[in-house]
Amino acid sequence: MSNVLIVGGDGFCGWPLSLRLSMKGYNVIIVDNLSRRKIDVDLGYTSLTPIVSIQERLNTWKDVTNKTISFYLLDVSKEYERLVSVIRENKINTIIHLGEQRAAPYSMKTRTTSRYTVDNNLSGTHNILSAIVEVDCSIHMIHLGTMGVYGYGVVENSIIPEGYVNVKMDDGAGNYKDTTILHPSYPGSIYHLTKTQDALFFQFYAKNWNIKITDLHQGIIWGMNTRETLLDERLINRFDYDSDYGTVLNRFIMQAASKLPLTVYGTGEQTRAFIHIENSMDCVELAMQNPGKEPNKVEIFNQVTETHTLNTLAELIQNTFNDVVINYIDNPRKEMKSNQLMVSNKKFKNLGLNSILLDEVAIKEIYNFIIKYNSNIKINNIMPSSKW
Ligand code: NAD
Ligand code: USQ
Repeated sequence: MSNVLIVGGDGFCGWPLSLRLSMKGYNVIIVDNLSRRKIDVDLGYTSLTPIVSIQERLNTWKDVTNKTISFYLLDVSKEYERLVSVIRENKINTIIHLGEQRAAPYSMKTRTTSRYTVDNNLSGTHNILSAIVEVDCSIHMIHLGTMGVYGYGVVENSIIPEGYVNVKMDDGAGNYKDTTILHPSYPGSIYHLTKTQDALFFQFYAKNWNIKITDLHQGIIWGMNTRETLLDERLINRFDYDSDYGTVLNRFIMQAASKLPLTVYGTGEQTRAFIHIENSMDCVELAMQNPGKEPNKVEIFNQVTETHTLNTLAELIQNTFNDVVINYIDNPRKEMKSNQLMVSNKKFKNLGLNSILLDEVAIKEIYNFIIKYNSNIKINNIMPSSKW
């Protein structure tokens, strides 16, 4: 049996992923320092859905499926020796790294949250890589990265390739040589900056120690439930709707369900990439089964299924329900007013990914689910509270 360590396994992506892989027969070991729950307490936020403690989650999973998931309360950015022991003792074959501070607005909130995001994300990633070198260089590391490293399409009318770009380099004598380089980085927040720096760690560790590393440049996830989280209410996934951690489409659906205006920032002509949460799980599993074949090279996939402008999303929701009002508010973020985004996702398509695309039926399903929890909404947490 394959032993999989999921760093950040209590989070929005990590919890359903842990259940999916456990259901499929992998031996799942979660490492999480529960910092995400602590940030909620610090900021007065809560998940819209009532999430139970990690211990109750794991006990419920055992009751419902008779499968065991192990858990270690461990901070990968600070507890290096313990991390090494967990990897060694559990004979880990694959590490899936989702254990980072992942909200752009939170990373831009204060000097303290910026510094925390850098310290946490970069030390955590580097400690995991270092632990692999110390324990076993054949461990496959999969990292959940972001589309934001590319800057959402800086060259007009061009398709964002999967990680690497073909360029011509001048030899100084007017001759041009073809070569391939890592796509340049254009981060839009301190959070996104940490992801671009993770990418350099990966290049360096792949080159020097030939570690198998897969970096998944993922778009914005929409949805909340997966087949496994629906098995019992105590397995429910978190649903963030606040202005720091709530992502745009989930927020719009929550706002429609609560009869609140949709908060479109700026012109609404920003284009972003999206993926349904079930497809996100599918992609990680495909990545596990298909490590890169080229030695010393980081494998990079674009983990997206479609792109939309925010206006298109808001209008789709307006067309799906009655009485939805769109509220255009001054953009609290520094980002392009309008952008075109064309992204290649051929690699997952070629591996058989069956895309779940956004439509009225899917939106209604999420809407009907979250409407049960509307009384949990704290109205004060909806308007943007981080500005840059
Ligand atoms: P999340 O905040 O819900 O989960 C992250 C988990 O990691 C939390 O449970 C947190 O407690 C844990 N964690 C953070 N720092 C840690 C540390 N130092 N040691 C141990 N555990 C730590 O975030 P998420 O939405 O599940 O995102 C997971 C990954 O996927 C992130 O790296 C994020 O950048 C990436 N991603 C998410 C989305 C999205 O829409 N949610 C989109 C693209 C990429
Ligand atoms: N936006 C609105 N209204 C809102 C919230 C957001 O118009 O109420 C806009 C933002 O200005 C932005 C876009 O929607 O243009 C996306 O914002 P977001 O908060 O949904 O997503 P983002 O900050 O980019 O971050 C999220 C995850 C992050 C992940 C990233 C993938 O929090 O972890 O890396 O999506 S991507 O955007 O493809 O880089």
